[in-house]
Amino acid sequence: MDIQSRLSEITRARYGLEAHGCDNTQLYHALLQLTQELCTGRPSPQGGRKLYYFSAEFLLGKLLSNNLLALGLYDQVDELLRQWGSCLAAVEEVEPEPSLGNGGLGRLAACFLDSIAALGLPGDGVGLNYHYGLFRQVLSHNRQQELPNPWIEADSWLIPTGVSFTVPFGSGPLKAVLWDIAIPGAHTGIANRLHLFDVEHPAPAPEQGIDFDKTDIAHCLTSFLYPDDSDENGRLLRVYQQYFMVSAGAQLILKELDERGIDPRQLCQYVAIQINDTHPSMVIPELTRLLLERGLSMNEALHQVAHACAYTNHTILAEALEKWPMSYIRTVAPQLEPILRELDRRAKSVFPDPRLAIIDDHDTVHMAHMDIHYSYSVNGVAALHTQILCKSELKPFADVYPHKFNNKTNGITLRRWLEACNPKLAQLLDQCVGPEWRRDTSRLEKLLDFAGDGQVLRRLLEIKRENKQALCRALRERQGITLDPESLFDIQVKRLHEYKRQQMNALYVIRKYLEIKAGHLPPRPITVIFGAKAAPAYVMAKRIIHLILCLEQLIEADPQVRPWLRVVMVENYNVTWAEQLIPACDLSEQISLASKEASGTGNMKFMANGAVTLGTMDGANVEIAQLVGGDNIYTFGASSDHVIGLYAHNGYHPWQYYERSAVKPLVDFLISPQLLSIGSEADLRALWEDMKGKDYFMALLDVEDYIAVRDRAVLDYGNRSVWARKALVNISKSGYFSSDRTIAQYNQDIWHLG
Ligand code: 26Q
Repeated sequence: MDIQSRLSEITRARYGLEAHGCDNTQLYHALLQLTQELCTGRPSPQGGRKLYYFSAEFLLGKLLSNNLLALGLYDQVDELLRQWGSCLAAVEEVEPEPSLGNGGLGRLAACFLDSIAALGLPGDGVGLNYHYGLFRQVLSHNRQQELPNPWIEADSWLIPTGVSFTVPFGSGPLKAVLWDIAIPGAHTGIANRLHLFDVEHPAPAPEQGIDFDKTDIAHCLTSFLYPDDSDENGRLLRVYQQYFMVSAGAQLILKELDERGIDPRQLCQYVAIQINDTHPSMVIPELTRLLLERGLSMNEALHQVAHACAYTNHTILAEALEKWPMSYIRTVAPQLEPILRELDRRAKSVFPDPRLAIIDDHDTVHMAHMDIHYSYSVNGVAALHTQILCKSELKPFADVYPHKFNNKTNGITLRRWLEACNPKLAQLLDQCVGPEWRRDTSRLEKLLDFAGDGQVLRRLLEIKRENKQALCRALRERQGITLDPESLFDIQVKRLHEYKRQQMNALYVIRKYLEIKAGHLPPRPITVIFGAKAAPAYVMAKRIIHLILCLEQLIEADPQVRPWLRVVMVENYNVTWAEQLIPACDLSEQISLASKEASGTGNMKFMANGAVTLGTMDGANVEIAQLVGGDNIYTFGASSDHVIGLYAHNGYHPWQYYERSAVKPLVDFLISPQLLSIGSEADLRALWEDMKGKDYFMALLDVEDYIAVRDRAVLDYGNRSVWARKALVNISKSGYFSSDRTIAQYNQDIWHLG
């Protein structure tokens, strides 16, 4: 049946209306149903392995246009809607964004599911169905407020499966109900699945803010993603969430194995389990436990588990490496304690070195250590990151298990992050290199042949201007802000964290502000755009948001500065915002302290959309720099080796940098009368004290170099054709960062699926 008649059948049945008589909300729900009908499931592989990608986060973004693109129906549906006076973009406005992730790690998981399906590989996601997601950010009185972000409607992408499992908590059994989201593979006609577990009777949203009863596990377990873990109950709830996810997930694996007629004694020949950071690590003892229940010996069970599981590390920040007191595990899942002790005993009997212990002297369980002992692959997410893991952070492990360690540089799906969000650029690429780049992204390199083609370069600039205009319209509608699309758009969007150094970006803004006040105008107007959520309990991060918002207010009210410098913070930065911001960016801020950003993936998205990177030699920036060459990226700052050395010898003293004549006025501006008349003295003073006395992530170490290099970029931007050429080189080299490449490597080196 053709799309148009099926759509009208659906709208007649749902609303008693022809499709052309429906409003956008009705059309959205009808298209949702139609899309669901067209997603054909993949049969279980018989002979080979199937992947289960376990992750506490899947930051999917809106699904309608993505799924229609995958089904090859986007143009046809858009055309139909236009005949009826609407369009897909307008219909998609109605869709709520599923808010099932914090940032990079969750978005990576979503890109991976997209690529696994596109490559036709058998692989499903396993996670949790958080009802109120992360939080929705509201900016008011120059501060972040958090509200629940309910995204599940009566009609949503969630498909009820009728499947459930019992999770045996210490406090009693709890039913885990399985919902699925279809993940159609681009041009394959077949969909994989994202499996999301939920409690049977979820609690309603809290009435005010995001506070809720963290002891009411039975109803609140799936309320929020990583609720505030600054208090005891919050941390325990996190362990409850993790065990719920992995116990139900492990039971699902065994059920599917059974349906495939496979003996659990052969599990590792038929199952691959990817552990996305340590959040799902308890799948190791839980699957072991379930195999023991099925009659395997401990030796047999551990062999199967350790040859099925592979672990990805996403961070070297000590505070993000999960360790749980055994007492927590005893409360949540007491049946795991003897297994964890046995895992630890066996590891210690081979490797007595206490640095390799799973359980330390304080009876604390180190999740990453367990992962490394009991999986067959350990990977970092960018070349530099993997090197740091092997040479310093996890060196004792890499020394004894050199064969397990490998690198898989992250990637992004260019279907969402170029085709869908930047259709004009995609079309230009079709004209220049042919449409095959969509399937084989290495073809983008052919764009280099056009590096001297004035017409192509002009078109690139024109597309950028149109995307900037579209962003200006969105910002006017949503936040009432009017920007100048002719100014340089400098964008830093990512979670707020001190190591990502939004505060250093703010120091540059202060520097420009002071220069303009002193009569030194920049070569052209600059618009600095931020987007960032701070963890609700992360006080310093919230202070940095406060600083940025105070600067925004100060500059907005200053007619002398405003024509030359603007600061804007988008409210509630999420995937949908990213899809508008990234195609409109001129200069991409990737300024983490070297060694701290494992990879970054925003950097790849900006590059593919023709932004030039201003970055440190950190994470995947290093690989971007290698690919595009020194003329097409702006790098600055201390090297990761230097930074690691400073930490090792306590060699960094921010006051020595603070005293420098170019730095002091910038830092002192935090407590200037101008800012104190706008913001909170307590918060701004605390930031000021921290920056000159602690500055744990060394903003003052790099700030002078940063300012100099950023000024050079602003100057270079004035030569439009030279800048366009830099953009072109960046786009042409971005094919390497396709998650199709990343997933092909995971499959080749780790998973061996199908
Ligand atoms: C840990 C303990 C307690 C509470 C929360 C957490 C927690 C939650 C989320 C720890 C880490 C995360 C998320 C980490 C993350 O997003 N990491 C990013 O992963 C990306 C994909 O590999 C990389 O590109 C980024 O560099 C990395 O920061």
